[in-house]
Amino acid sequence: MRVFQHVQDIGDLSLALKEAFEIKNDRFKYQYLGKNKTCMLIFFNNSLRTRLSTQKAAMNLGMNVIVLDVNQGAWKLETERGVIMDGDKSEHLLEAIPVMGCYCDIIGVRSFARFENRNDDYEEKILNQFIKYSGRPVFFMESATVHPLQSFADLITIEEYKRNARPKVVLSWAPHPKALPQAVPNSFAQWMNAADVDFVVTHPEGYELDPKFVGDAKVEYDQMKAFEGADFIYAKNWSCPGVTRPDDYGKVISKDMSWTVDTKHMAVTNNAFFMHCLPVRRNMIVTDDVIEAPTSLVIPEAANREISATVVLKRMLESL
Ligand code: AN0
Ligand code: CP
Repeated sequence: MRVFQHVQDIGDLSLALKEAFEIKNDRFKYQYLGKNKTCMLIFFNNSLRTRLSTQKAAMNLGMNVIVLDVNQGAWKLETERGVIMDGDKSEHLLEAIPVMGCYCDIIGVRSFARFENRNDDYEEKILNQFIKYSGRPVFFMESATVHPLQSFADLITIEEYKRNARPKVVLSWAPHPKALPQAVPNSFAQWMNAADVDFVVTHPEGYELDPKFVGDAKVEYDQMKAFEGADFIYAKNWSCPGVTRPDDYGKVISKDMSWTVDTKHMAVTNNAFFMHCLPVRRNMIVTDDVIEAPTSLVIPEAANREISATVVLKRMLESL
C-alpha cells in the first residue's frame, strides 16, 4: 500500500478486520518487520490520539519514529507556488517535503481543512503534494477531507460490539461552538457504505455531506426518527460542507442544542452503543450521562486506533 486515504486503499474489509483482530490478539507479532525503518509523523494541527496511537503502532512493528509539529520549531511554510516569499514564511513546502522524505521510509501527515477555499480543501492540495514529492508511502492522519485511521478503528469497534449480523448505524450531527472539518463524517460515511451495516445519516438542513463520501446513504432529517431502533449512534459535529449551501462552506450554520445526544435520544434506540472519535465537548455533543454510560464506546474506540494504525503501517512496510 503506497497511499492510505480511502476505504478502497485497504482492500477487502473482511481481510483487513481479520488482520486487525490478529494484531489485537498479539500486537507484537510483526515486531521485526519494521527493523531499521523510520516512520515520520508530520502534524500541522493538534492531536492526542493520532499522535500517541500511531507512535505506538510504529513501535509495535519495531520501527523508529520521528514526530514533527510543523508549527512548533520548524520554519514557517509557504504552501502556494508562485508566491514572492517576502513575508513571514521562511521555507516552501516544495523543498520541505522532499527533505522530510530523505529521513524516513513512511510518512503520516495531519493537515486539516483550512476553510479558505472549498476546492483547495476537497482537492487535497497539501496531502497530494506529500504523495507527489516525498517519494515515500503516505498515510492520512486527518487531511482536509478524510480521517481513515479513525474510520478503520470505528469499523473494528463496531465489529467487536455488534449484537446482530447487520447492525443499524446512525451518524448524527451534533452542535459545537466552533467550525469543525468534515473529515471524520466523510470517512465514516465512506467506510460504513463499504461495510455490511444499515447506515443512516441525520443532520439539520444545510449540513449535507459531499456525495463523493456519503454516496446514496439514507439521510433522515428527523433526528429522533433516525435514532429509532439504532444499534450504534456515532455523534460528530461538522461545519457546513458547502454542498447545498456553497456560500456557507466551513461555517457554523446551526447551534441547535436539541441535537445534543442525551438519554431521551438514546431511549428510542435499540439500547445503542454511543460512539465519538474524541476529543468531545461534553453537554454540547453528548451529555455526561450518555458518555459515562456502560454503552459508551469512546475509550475502546480510541484504543482501536493503535490497531488500525498497526495494520496500515504493516501493509506499507510490506510494500516497501
Ligand atoms: C477535529 C475534527 O473535528 O476534525 C479532530 C477530530 C479527530 N476536532 C477538533 O478540532 C476539535
Ligand atoms: N480522534 C482523533 O483523531 O483524535 P486526535 O485529534 O486527538 O488525534
